[in-house]
Amino acid sequence: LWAKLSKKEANDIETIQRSIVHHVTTTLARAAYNMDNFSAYQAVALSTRDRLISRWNETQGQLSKIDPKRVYYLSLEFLLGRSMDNALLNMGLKGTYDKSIEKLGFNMEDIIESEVDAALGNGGLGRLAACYMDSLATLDYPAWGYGLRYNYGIFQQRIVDGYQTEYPDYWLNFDNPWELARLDISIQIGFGGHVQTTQDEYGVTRHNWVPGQSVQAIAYDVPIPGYDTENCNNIRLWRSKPTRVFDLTSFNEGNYEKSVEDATNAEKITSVLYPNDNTMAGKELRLKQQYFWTAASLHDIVRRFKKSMREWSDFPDQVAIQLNDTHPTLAIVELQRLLVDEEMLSWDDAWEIVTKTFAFTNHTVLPEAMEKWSVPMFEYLLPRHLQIIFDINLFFLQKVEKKVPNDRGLLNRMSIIEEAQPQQIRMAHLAVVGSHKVNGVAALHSNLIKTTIFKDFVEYYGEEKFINMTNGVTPRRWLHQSNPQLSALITQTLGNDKWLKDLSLLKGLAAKTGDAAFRKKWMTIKRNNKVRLAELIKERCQVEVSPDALFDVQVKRIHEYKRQFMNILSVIHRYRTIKSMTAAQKASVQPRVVIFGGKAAPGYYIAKLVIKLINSVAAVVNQDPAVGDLLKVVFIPDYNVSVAEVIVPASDISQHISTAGTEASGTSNMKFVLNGGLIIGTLDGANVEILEEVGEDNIFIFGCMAHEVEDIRHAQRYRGVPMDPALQGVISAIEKGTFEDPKIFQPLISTLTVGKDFYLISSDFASYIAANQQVDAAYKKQEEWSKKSILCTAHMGKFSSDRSVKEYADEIWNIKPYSVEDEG
Ligand code: 26M
Repeated sequence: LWAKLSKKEANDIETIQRSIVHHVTTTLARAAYNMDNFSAYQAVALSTRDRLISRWNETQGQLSKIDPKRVYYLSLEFLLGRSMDNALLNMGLKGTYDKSIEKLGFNMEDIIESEVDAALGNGGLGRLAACYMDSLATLDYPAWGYGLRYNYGIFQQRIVDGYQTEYPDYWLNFDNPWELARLDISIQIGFGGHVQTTQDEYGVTRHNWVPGQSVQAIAYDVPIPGYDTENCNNIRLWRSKPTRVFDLTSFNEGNYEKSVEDATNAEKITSVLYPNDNTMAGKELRLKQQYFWTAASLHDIVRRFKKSMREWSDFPDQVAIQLNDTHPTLAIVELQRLLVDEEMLSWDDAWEIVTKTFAFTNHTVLPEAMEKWSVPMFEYLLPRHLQIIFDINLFFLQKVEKKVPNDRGLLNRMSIIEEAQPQQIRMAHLAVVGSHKVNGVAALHSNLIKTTIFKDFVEYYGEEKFINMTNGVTPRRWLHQSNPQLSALITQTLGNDKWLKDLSLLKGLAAKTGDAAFRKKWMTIKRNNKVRLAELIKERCQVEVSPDALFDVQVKRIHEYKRQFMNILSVIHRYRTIKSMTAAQKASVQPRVVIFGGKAAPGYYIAKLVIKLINSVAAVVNQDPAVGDLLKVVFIPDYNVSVAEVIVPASDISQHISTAGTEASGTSNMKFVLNGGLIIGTLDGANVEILEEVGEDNIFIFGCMAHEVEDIRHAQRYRGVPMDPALQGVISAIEKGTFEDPKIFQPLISTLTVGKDFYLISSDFASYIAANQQVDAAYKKQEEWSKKSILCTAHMGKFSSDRSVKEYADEIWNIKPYSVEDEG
């Protein structure tokens, strides 16, 4: 019946109202008069879901017939956030739903707040995957994501006595309307056991892996609708379940307890997202997750390929697989195993297919983030895969030796196996060797990896294999959805909404900086967004802040390299400066609200102390009558995607202040500038390219450059840390007990004083303070500031994830858009 309804009929207000009421009375089994906000949300979500499913079916049905080359984006993280608002906007149904809901006596904005975030990611890497899925769907590329369906997403953060405490994020508590359980799609995944070696009839050695245990992978599909297209792509998330065979064996042996234990162990695999960001955990369960996921995904991809009855050599013409960091690198080994052991291809034929299929994105140069797996643990879980890795390494090193004879040091450095006690598998080396393209995520970062971690590989393979793909963000979620007033103003000003699919059109706004009436509208919207954020701050932090103050934001994972510590130290400096002023001097101070947010990995002691320091400083500053509204400090707890959607549009200035060369790209920098927020930052990651686009008048740059970092560290090691005088004053204030018991913060202060200051806070401090003073001065000239703000948005065209995804499609995946026929 659905297919037979014309689109117009299916999407008029009355039909939608009826579908909402239908879901309340049948799916939710409630009386229509007995509807609260939450059941209204559920019913609207189910009605939206119906429309999503019909697009999903149409798209995937047509795709099976055309059978074009597809790209598969393998990511352990998809940080999607909420879905309802996004789905309605992308499908062009928001207006109709708004009205339908209103007529039923509800308000869309309230209903939206009932949805929990899908927080299946830690930070930048997971959110990037979500933005890329939006762009792939919008640009009509045939693309699927593959990931894990964690029962628990990233932990919820609460602040108790100023400290972070973690709570489980059981996001599936009330059914998830945004997934389709595919209980019929179930794949057996093996672990452990041993390898049988036999000779076949031609005397060729055959390897057959006999796993000791197995678990089932069940598919859950998450529809991803494109904006302004009928196309609807898919993210397939795997859930682990015990296999029936296994239950029965233990049960029949009369060991009921063991069968339950096996079942629990099987379900554990997809239980929880590891909450680390840019650090390697090295846990066995994490390796199990990685193999479970890559094996299930590859099995699915190969099954789809086999349906088309093509030759194996056509595989790379039908399939491109992108590895989001090293987390899915086992897919390389698994495909080689399937082709050699199960499909009986020769090693060399198989390896050619494998390397033409995979490409690898690197997201970090931090040594502590580099994935390594201990050989003994790996052998116990995946004995056949270990043999294959050793063979890949052997053949690879033989070729290196042939090209560069007699260089043991080189072989040692390039080897996939690190000769430590015990031996370690270097996943980044395996990913480079098994892929045809390797990319960094911003120009500076891509150059950096070519001269540091992958230097030897660039010399061996040549420059062409190592490319840059500067990150991007989706303007649908990060402007149209999160900042509806600004989106409407832009559409009105440019005459249409084409900019939402071609972000370079924003440059048309540049001509409007001279129009005082336009500037006023622009700044009024910013103020409205600040009022909304002030309400959120009141609710979550019980602090009142003035929307007329400068809103200064740093929201991102808490990490030493991101230097939230430097930010709060500069806030203390600001506090001390204000305290030393006369009333007359205070009159000229630019009032500022300093806003922090972000989670620390639960085991990251120093990062957690930074949160405590921020809260201790906030407690003192916010109640100091000598300061009043000149300075407020807040830490917004439980920063996540839906909170970001409130914060990003409300920022005047945001902080992207990592030590140069440490932040691969950053993506929130792009979101803030897109929303007319200026940024203060170092010459790091994508900040460099943002500077190129907006020009030096519209960004505040400070600090040393990436190529200077090594020399500064070297000098510090030999001459000690020369402490900046302003910083010295700040440290003394902490040590005197201005903010709680100073003993608490001693380990934090030690990172600056005992030997190293690895992230160069002291050497960048003076220029950071100076840059912040420039911000104050610039903000006071409101007319000039409004022009800067407009120019920022106008020059952000490059940073749409549509641009990024198109570059990947053209330069790595070799895939083309296809068009879904609208049969509505
Ligand atoms: C590793 C091992 C065990 C458990 C977790 C991890 C892990 C998880 C996430 C390691 C790294 C993770 O993410 C790294 C990340 O988010 N990197 C960021 O990627 C963004 C998108 O490219 C960049 O913009 C950021 O600069 C970069 O820090």
